[in-house]
Amino acid sequence: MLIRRPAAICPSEITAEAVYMARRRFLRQAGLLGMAGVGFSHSQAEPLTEALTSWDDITHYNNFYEYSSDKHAVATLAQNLAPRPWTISIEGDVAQPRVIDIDQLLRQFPAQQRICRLRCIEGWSMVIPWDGIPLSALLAAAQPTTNARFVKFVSVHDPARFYGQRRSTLAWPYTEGLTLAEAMHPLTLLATGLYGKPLPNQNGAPLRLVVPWKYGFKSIKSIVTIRLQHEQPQTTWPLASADYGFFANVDPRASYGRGSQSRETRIGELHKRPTRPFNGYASEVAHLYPGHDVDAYR
Ligand SMILES: Nc1nc2c(c(=O)[nH]1)N[C@H]1C(S)=C(S)[C@@H](COP(=O)(O)O)O[C@H]1N2
Ligand SMILES: [Mo]
Repeated sequence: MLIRRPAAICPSEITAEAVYMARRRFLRQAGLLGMAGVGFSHSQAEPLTEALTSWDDITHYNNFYEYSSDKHAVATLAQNLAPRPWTISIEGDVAQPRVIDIDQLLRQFPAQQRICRLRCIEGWSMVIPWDGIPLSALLAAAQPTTNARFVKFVSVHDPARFYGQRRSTLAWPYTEGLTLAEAMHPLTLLATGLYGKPLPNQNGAPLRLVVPWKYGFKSIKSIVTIRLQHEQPQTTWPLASADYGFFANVDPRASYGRGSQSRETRIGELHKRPTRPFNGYASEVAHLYPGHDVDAYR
């Protein structure tokens, strides 16, 4: 059972929760639980005893440096994001490059509901009920060529609107990347909503990446470009700090300049809890990293 504080439940959340429960029941009966191939997350495959983080915490404790490094200021500042109209370019080493409107994309690829843990390298975590499109579906439609080995993602760039981009806190635009195998993994999602509602601006509307086994900074917000390419992309955070590597798999054995990654604070809880390898998704993703060691995959 999901453990919820009754005060945090609003009608649309109850509906969403009922859907999750019905879906899990269906999967259990159909014997599909735990099958990576059908694209359901581990947190749904095992009895989920972790409480969902509240809507208020998910939408008012945000990292979105295009606006501010003050997590509590982002929700207000991001009011001017304007997620419509919005187009996303899928380009590079693909047989079917295209520029697609977000609403067209939502019609073509129906969103699924996924509950996943999000672990920030700063030492906090949340459990978030996303709505999203498996990235693999989008990439399969674009038909990567044999030359494609990496996927590069680029966030919107508009210093007139994104106040934080007037300062060089980071090298703008915010850029992220995955190997093609990571991008095709069934846990990798393009989120379009949370708690059954459209994605709030502060969470990266209208489309943001979710890679649950990696530190939160890989989950790039407000994406405008998805580019398939042969070379590993130069991404934003490794330029800014040696703590932030390209792979950035959650690893409790690691210790960076900011300290040990062995424990985390679940937002809404008082006591720290141990951090799990690959953020608890090791059984799904460890095979992507044969001989996984901290330094090679940082
Ligand atoms: N474009 C962009 N994407 C971003 C960030 C950012 O500053 N800009 N911050 C990252 C970091 S560090 C984290 S922890 C998550 C936070 O997502 P949330 O605010 O939805 O919890 O977004 C990631 N994606
Ligand atoms: Mo983060």
